[in-house]
Amino acid sequence: MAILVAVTGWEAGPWVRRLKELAPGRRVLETGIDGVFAGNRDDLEAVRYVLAWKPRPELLASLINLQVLFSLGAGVDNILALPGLPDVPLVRIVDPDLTARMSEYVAWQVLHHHRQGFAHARLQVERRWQELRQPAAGEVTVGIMGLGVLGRDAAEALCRLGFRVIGWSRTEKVIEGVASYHGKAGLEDFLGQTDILVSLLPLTPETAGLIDGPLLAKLRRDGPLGGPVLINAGRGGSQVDADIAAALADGRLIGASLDVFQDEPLPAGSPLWSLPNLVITPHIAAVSAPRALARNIIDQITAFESGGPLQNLVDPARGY
Ligand code: NDP
Ligand code: OXD
Repeated sequence: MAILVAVTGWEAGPWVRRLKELAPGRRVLETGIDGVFAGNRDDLEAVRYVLAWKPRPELLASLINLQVLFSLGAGVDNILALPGLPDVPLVRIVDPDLTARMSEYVAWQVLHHHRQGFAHARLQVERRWQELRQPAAGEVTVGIMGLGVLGRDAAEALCRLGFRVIGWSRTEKVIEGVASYHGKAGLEDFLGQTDILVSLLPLTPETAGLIDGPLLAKLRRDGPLGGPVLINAGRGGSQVDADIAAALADGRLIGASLDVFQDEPLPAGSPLWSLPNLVITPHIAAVSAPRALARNIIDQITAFESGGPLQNLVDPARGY
């Protein structure tokens, strides 16, 4: 019975070392960074569990004894989109380490825009000592799209920092201190109050291309920051990069932070790179850290083998 780490674009080594540390008796196999597995047919037959990030579809299809597929990300769009996906349970990452990293990123970017990070950096370059008018956090409304594991924690962190926080999700939510809106019917009211829009949505057919010019036009325009701000750390497929670039260039957005893009890595020729009011990070808002997450997965495998239920199962019909 073997575990296979099947990743493209990531090093499998740190996962393999951590898995072996935690479960020394288990056989752990790995792909190269190109996702290719160099093992033989017996190896493929031995695989019961796969830990996957952008796995190759033909590899998954060849694992005839696969029992559980573990996504190494919280988002599973890269797996659900694969042709011929094996009909086994798909478990996604839900872990305090990942959640804390995301809330840290969201707080960092919200504070950057709220505390006028770009303006202060410009003043510093110009060697000018100038006090800018600074609204209080409580005057600013942060609207979070996606009130799941990550959105809820980020909302609570921002409430603690004093922001007015509202949220939007598919189904109704009750979170203390966070007015929440849901479904298509609730979107316009939500956007109309939002000064800083944060997306922590998964990529599904419903969220694809959602953050476009018409949506950005519905954000509150007369807020204390002088215009709306966008922060997307969910998935790039939920946004229209060109519409965001246009809105940043003509002032419909006064600033943005993007961790995710329609095409990743963001092509060197993208006009987004040269926008002065945009923070670009390379999909690192909440990285999957082997040290913390491998334990989560080993614990799940152990529980599963003792007949226990798997946690954090993905509903393929819902898409997240
Ligand atoms: P969850 O599944 O816990 O939450 C998803 C949230 O999105 C839920 O509140 C859900 O609503 C809402 N949602 C889904 N579809 C819609 C829709 N059509 N309309 C309105 N709301 C919708 O996911 P997580 O919070 O764990 O993660 C969110 C995403 O963050 C991941 O899918 C991934 O794409 C991204 N991510 C990015 C990382 C990065 O480094 N940039 C790192 C980790 C994750 P409801 O609650 O009603 O079901
Ligand atoms: C994730 C990610 O989904 O890192 O966890 O994007």
